[in-house]
Amino acid sequence: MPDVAVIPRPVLLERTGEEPFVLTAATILVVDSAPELVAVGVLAADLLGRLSGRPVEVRYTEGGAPSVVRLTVTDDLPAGDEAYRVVVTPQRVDLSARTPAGLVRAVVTLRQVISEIGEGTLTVPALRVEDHPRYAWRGLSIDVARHFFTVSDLKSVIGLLAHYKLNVLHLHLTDDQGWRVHLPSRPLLTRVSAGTSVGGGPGGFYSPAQLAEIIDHAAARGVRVIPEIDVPGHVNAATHAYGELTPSGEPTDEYTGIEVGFSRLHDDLPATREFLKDVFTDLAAMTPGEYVHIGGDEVLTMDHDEYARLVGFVSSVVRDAGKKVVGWQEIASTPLEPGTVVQYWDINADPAPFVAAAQAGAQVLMSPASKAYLDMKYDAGTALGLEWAGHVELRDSYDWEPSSLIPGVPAESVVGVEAAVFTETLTDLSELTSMLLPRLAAVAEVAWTAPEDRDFDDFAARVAQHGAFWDRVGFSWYASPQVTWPAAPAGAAGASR
Ligand code: TNX
Repeated sequence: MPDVAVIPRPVLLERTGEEPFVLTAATILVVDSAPELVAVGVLAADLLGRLSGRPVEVRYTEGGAPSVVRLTVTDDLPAGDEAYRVVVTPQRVDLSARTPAGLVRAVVTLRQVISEIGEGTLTVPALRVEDHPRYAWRGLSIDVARHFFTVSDLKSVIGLLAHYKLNVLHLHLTDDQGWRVHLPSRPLLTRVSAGTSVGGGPGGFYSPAQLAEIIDHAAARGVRVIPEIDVPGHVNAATHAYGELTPSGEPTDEYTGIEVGFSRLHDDLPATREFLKDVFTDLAAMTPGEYVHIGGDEVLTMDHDEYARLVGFVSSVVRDAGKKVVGWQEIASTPLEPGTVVQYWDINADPAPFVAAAQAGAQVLMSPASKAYLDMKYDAGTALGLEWAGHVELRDSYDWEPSSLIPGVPAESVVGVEAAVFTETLTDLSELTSMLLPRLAAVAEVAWTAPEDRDFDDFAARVAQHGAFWDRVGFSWYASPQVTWPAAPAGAAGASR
């Protein structure tokens, strides 16, 4: 069993054989006084303080202190925002990176190698880590429309993303069952269509200030938020709020079931483009990041020309607002502007249009449902989740290679990997994390670690040690039989597995 169990597996991790670093009451955290660095320093000091049970002071100079955790920005590292180094000696811990986001990755690696020996005594084995990610886009897409998740829930999820060095939180903000973000230009969306979810209420939505709070919380942890408004299908929450979007002019009924594909916009109604312009202009204005996701999936009742016109129109609105477009796999069959990202998901669809789009220069994001859809049941005995893409055990979510999964897709078109969790059957944070863990750790390693460094047995031995962390934080998780989990200490909440 490895005694350091870093996930995702770093490019290089070597034990130096020296004595461990011991965090004592004298340990201080030192960081240069630039505001973005101080923010990471405070995050790190807070983490160490919570683990040790006593506050860790943040200073701008070492001043001869005997025990130091030092955060440094340096160019002396491989290219890329997220490259980092961790060096632990008996006297000090040095975390260095090119950027604050890289420092967050270093802090997380430190967090994963700390062990607690007795009450409040923390030790860190002497080691050296040199690391950088394989893919620049490593995400989780979460459906807050089928069931609503609060700002606090999302902060927990963001913490989990950061812990596995994932850097994108994709929010699926709208669907047939509910509209989850308040847009100033279209107040009825949340006034009329936010109070429902699958199976009834209570629903919920984020105010612009709450969305900003989520975005800021994520940014501080090196995670960017990509908001999705799903059009031109999956729009019953919109047509329920604005009757002008339907041919009869009457609003549709609310919908709380789990069928897909029935709702749609209509390009021949004058209200439609006005609506799309308002909605995507507002959303782009609330998004500091580069990308806005336009959905585009499963529009089963629209002919292809109309679909392509609407996708083209929405894409132009997003681009006019200064953002780049991401869309689900189906948009591959429409003319795409350079820079568009197409997200692969549907393992049952003909991949030809997707392959053609990638060959024609689209960037692709890999979320194959049979590997990366963490709302699929683990096995036939899993109480929650769906089965349309089969069962996804831990090994299924680990053993796959994004660059060769779909023959014909040029390896260099792959920008990254996103796990996804749709929430038709998941009603709260505990149910959500029971589906994410341990599989999110597996997908994170697929996204971060080079294929030649990946091995399921090695991963399984490391992930076995992460259960203690999930328990400590209070996350429910699934004890996959593919892992030999350490025996739970007497009195541990085995039921949470
Ligand atoms: C497919 S993913 C969908 C969603 C469902 C999901 C359930 C995608 C683009 N469309 O509408 O919630 O399957 O796994």
